[in-house]
Amino acid sequence: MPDLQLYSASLSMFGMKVEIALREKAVDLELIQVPFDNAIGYEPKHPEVVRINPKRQVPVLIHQGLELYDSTQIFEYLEEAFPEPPLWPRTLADRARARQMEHAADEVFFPHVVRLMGLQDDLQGEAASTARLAAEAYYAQMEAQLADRAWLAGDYGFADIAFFMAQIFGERLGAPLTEATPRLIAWRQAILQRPAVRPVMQRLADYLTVEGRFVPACSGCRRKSIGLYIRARYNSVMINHARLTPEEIETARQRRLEAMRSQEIEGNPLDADDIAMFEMFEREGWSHERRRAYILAMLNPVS
Ligand SMILES: N[C@@H](CCC(=O)N[C@@H](CS)C(=O)NCC(=O)O)C(=O)O
Repeated sequence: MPDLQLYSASLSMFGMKVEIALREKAVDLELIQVPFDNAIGYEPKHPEVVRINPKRQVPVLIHQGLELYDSTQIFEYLEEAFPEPPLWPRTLADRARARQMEHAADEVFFPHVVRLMGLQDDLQGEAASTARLAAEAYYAQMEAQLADRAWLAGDYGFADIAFFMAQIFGERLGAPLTEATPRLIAWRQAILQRPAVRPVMQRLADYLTVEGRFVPACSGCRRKSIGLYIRARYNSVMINHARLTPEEIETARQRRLEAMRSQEIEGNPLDADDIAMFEMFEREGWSHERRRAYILAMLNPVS
């Protein structure tokens, strides 16, 4: 049993930051995913998260009795507790720059994404355009950083991990990378290939796929998730929180978990029809609701 617990959540970019760092450092961890649902958010909060973090947020880390919260603070601890491989640069000035960039990814860039989060029904509107332009201006700055180097601050490290995760959420919520920043696209591709990053991205892709949502940046991940999506549709009721009782929601959640577990065991059987269907959704830009309705009708033609 690992002596390190990480409390995170399916859609917590801050939790995923920490998980990637732990995996980079090859630390054995117990991952506890707190309840999260698009319709009801993080309620009810996990009691350990409430007890440890006065802000009642994930990520929370427990290591040998030490209890910590906040991804950036956790990074600091991880570097000292598990020095190899180092994820902060070696020289003082580079370290300071990297810390600044790590902080900026969370506190300067990510707020634009948070704004987009609240504007998903009006991504063409003025407020969303303003947020997207601000994100793009930030992308241009990061592109300039990469003019003469492969990573944002010296060797690959916390600064890259933080901005990678924040950008993935930008990508999914309306501020995608474009041809204007080719170095940033290559940088992201290199991070996506890392063994520490792949399982985290695959889990995110699985979650989003089951929800019928867009999987950002990682087309390979999405393809792997399709079998999971189909199986989850066979096994679970469509969750519509407006109509279902709490018991029905819980039953559906359990079925979905079972579907996810069986997926883990059996791999991702895809057939050509599944792939064609998803490619059509993507090509034609179908909405989340329309995808759901289509799959429901296909699986239960009489209901
Ligand atoms: N600065 C914090 C931010 C943590 C955060 O915003 N966590 C979100 C999930 S990504 C959360 O738990 N939200 C629930 C809430 O605020 O009630 C960090 O770096 O860890």
